[in-house]
Amino acid sequence: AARQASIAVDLGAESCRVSLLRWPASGAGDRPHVELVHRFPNGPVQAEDGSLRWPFEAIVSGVEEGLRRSAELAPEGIASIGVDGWAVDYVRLSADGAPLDAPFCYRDERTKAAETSLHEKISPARLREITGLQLQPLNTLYQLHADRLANLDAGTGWLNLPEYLLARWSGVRVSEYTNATHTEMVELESRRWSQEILNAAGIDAATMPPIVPPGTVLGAMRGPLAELPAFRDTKIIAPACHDTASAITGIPAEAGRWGYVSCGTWSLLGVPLDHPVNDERAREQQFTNIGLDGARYLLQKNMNGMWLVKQCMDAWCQTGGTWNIEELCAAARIAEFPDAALDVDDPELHRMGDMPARINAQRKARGLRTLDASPAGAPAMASLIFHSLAARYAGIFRQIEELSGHTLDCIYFVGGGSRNALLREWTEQATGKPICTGAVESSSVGNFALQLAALEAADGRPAAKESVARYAQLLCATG
Ligand code: LRH
Repeated sequence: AARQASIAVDLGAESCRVSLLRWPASGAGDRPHVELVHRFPNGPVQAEDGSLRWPFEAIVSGVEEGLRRSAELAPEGIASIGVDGWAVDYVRLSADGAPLDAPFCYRDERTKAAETSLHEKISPARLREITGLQLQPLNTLYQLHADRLANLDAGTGWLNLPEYLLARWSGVRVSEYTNATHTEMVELESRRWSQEILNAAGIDAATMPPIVPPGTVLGAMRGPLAELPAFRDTKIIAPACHDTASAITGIPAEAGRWGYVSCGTWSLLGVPLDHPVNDERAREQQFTNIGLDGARYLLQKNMNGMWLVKQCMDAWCQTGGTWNIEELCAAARIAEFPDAALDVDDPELHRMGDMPARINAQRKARGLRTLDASPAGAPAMASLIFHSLAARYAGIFRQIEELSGHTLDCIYFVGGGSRNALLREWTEQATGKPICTGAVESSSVGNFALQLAALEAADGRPAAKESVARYAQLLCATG
């Protein structure tokens, strides 16, 4: 009989995906086949009270629809399910574990006041020293503090979104280590929740889920879905619940020094290392050290990504434009070379809506001429965005080489944005480094690799690093 299948759920800010991995019947080789079984759009929505939230019920029901479809496609049964997703956002839970309301989106403006308030209680310098993190107002810490300021904290706990789904199906509440690091509440060296930070933010330690390493088997699947025959022996596994950590785990690289751009809504640029880099320069330049499997760290910079393009395309669409991404890139390629790069991480450009107007506002403030914000001006606007991203990537990789002390041989592109040949080419020109491509669905590759290695590991011990790498290579080789 064929080895049982596995399911990887990958929650993205623009779309959520459920993928099924199946093994051929014995004797037919040992290469698994991965199929994208269900994909549905996602995005923040303005709630009635004006706040920005995630369509929680649509996410949960979409994912569970993907699980049901997978069960039908895999009569051999499902051995395991893992979930990864964008970091920082979370579900607040009632005492009996039910979700209290739709999670806030990290782009909601409530974090501004929370950041100011929290930094009065604990200094940014101290937060940085403890966590080794790029201090971003979107981090879970500021959001939990905002809950407190708004009296929304019922003291009954919270879980990041991927871990919420894992708890929904296993009954076990955890915070997976790679995802926990992005909360800005984990001590860099000890890998535990920082009591000092919790005290400053007024967060009760009893509400903090226990931290587990990536590749931890949480338990058997329970609840209504477990009644389907395919889910009879299914294990619920925490992979690297942070999608970026999962995407880097999914890179099929051989030995050598390589950097990466995990390119989606955000651009995450970095290098995997065995130790964190939290010296003065790393602090000044706001580099982050977030967790990776195998007790490693990602020395990384989080910056704007395809969000800029997607938001412009939405705006052009609303004013009668019909650009799709392929046509837009083809037109941008032959459009004028920009007079000056955009400051892509201007906080205004992380906000939702009116992106061409926001870009023009920045240019105006800098004494530059404004561009045509209508659909007719899209090629020049796109040329500006892609050139600016590439130029900033190049600057960041120079800093990464200095900070890590390693010269990078090549740069891996993974994630949805890695499909964009224009961006890859302009990055190659700007950095002077060869560009390699990993999987578009690299987060799902890493998710599967950690599950398979965890199933292989004895006595519920976390997945072995070598076994994870071997599975990532196998999966990328089969495409
Ligand atoms: C990418 C990502 C990124 C975080 C952001 C909130 O999806 O997880 O690593 O910085 O979302």
